[in-house]
Amino acid sequence: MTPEHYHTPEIPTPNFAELNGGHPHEVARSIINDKLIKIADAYNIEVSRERVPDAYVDWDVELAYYRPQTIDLPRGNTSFRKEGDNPDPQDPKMIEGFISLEAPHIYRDYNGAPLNPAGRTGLRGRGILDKWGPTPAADLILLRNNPETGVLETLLINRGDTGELAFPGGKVDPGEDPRQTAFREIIEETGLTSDTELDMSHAVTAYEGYVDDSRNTDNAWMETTAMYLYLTPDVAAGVHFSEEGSSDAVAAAWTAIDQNLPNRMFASHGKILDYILTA
Ligand code: RP5
Repeated sequence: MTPEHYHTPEIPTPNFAELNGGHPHEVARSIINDKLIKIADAYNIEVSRERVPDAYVDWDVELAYYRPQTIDLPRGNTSFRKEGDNPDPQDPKMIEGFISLEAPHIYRDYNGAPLNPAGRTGLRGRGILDKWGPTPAADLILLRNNPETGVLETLLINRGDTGELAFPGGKVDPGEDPRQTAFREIIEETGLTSDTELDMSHAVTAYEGYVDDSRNTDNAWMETTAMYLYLTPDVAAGVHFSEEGSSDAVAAAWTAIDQNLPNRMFASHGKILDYILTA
């Protein structure tokens, strides 16, 4: 595969504050992930987020009566455990340090729990995330022009947990490079094959940082490295996948990018797509 098969320009990589236009995270304050509700329900726990007004999201702004519910049900310690789940110890003080794409330093609360760099979420503990602090993930944004209509499209999945449209992606396994993760995940979730070998070295990092994810809590949150790759018509014509999706996906499809698409996407994926299109 030669570089002329791809036309994916380099773009600067913003962090979350820049991606979100300086607005505080919204999803992580207002939505509770369906899977989190389901797992908590299996333990007879009803989950609710304490309301955090915009002006009080920042940890530096004092919020005298902030008493959010604590949910600490790392999936790997529950009956919903999946292969590869490897929960951190229950005591966050056991974790020496946190490596975040979003913030150079992660502060801790009086119990040693890491503090979400995007601010308060109205929920304490890890929720259903296995790790205290950042959980690194990677996403792959494949783009093509529809061969018949010429409309710009992206390969999206429907997530099994929330049903929302999302880029194929997933958590980085130990020892894995985000580029490897993104490629592994798109294959796992869509069954992707390509007549010409897809060269991931041409994928361009478009975003690195915090994800406004419905699983996030004050002490555990998702971060991602999102890479995009534009496929020229000859390469795109040789790409095949299963429309039923697989693994964490229940469907996969080339999806036309129109004005409404970003608003229908999971977590920060719509914001990332908007950014790529306007960068
Ligand atoms: C999002 O969660 C990331 O952007 C990535 O798409 C996804 C990873 O979580 P799983 O798909 O592994 O649940 O925050």
